[in-house]
Amino acid sequence: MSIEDSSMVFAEALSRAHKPYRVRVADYMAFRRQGYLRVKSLVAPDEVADLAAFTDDMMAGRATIPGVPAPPADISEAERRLHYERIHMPHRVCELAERFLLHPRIVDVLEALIGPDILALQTMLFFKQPGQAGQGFHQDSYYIPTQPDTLIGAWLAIDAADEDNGCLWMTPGSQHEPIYPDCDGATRQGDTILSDIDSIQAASHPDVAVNTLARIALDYDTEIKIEAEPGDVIFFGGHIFHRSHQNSSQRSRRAFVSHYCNARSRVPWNHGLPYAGEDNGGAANHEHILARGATHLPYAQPKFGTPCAANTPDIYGERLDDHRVKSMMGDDNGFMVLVPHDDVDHDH
Ligand SMILES: O=C(O)CCC(=O)C(=O)O
Repeated sequence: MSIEDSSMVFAEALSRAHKPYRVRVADYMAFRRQGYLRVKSLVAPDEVADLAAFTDDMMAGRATIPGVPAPPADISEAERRLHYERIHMPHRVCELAERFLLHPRIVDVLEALIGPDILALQTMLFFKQPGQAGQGFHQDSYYIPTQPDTLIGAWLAIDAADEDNGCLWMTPGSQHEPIYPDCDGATRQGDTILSDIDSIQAASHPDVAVNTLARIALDYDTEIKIEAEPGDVIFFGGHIFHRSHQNSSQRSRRAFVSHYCNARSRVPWNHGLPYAGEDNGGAANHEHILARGATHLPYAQPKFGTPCAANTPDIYGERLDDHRVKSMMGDDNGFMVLVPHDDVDHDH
């Protein structure tokens, strides 16, 4: 990439509302080697505070998410705090959730790890109050298929997360595993056409005696606990084995989790909801939001107008003024940058 191109990308990134996050090549390599990457302080404290306040209001019965039953009025405060466990797809009905799904600094990292073109697929709000359950070993691509498989999760800590209150645990190396089909039939996904692959049972079940993916996962030498402070984001690919334990502390462990893929992957998934073209082998890309870059495939607009590539292409869309194929590559300063392919210095 020429110095002019590089400085143009940087200057234009600076014009975004948020201070852009520049991913180091070393971080990209760590993500590929370990299967995950924790980025410290990616989201600003005042923004995380908005999310914490909103979930506090929900637990107190002062705020709701459309379509999600609120705690009954006649229960105690302690019972109210345990009313919610996990809310799926809040970004489709809640502006705040859409804002975090499309958070530019989260998307800056995604762009470098699996981009440059990013489709935003899914959100989950985890409450995980004292005593609430964890999620046993699983692989996210079992639940959300993308073709080719470019799925990635971004786990944003709302509260500090540690071993006692149920932080994430990752099994490095397992990002190279196939997706094990589950004979519970929760989805039809999994690498079922690999004839030698065994089905597993009860992925996500916290009990390792029930969840047989644990037999494969526990064969690995290491499982790493990923502690996080509010505002830290843990990125992890769709194949890596990961889990979390019950919150056995007296502290809250809330997290906002989003999933994305490269916007040039087909996505035959709409959170179990029907979508146009499904019966004819079509995909649901038109239901998901283009967060960054460009794509030849359909995409949706954000319902609440959060700025992203779908509605603000000048800033978040095609970022070099031409239509050449582009990839993220390392520059001379060790940062991941967008590079057009016919730059002979970078092609091989
Ligand atoms: O936050 C948790 O406890 C589990 C999250 C998780 O495993 C996931 O989002 O895939």
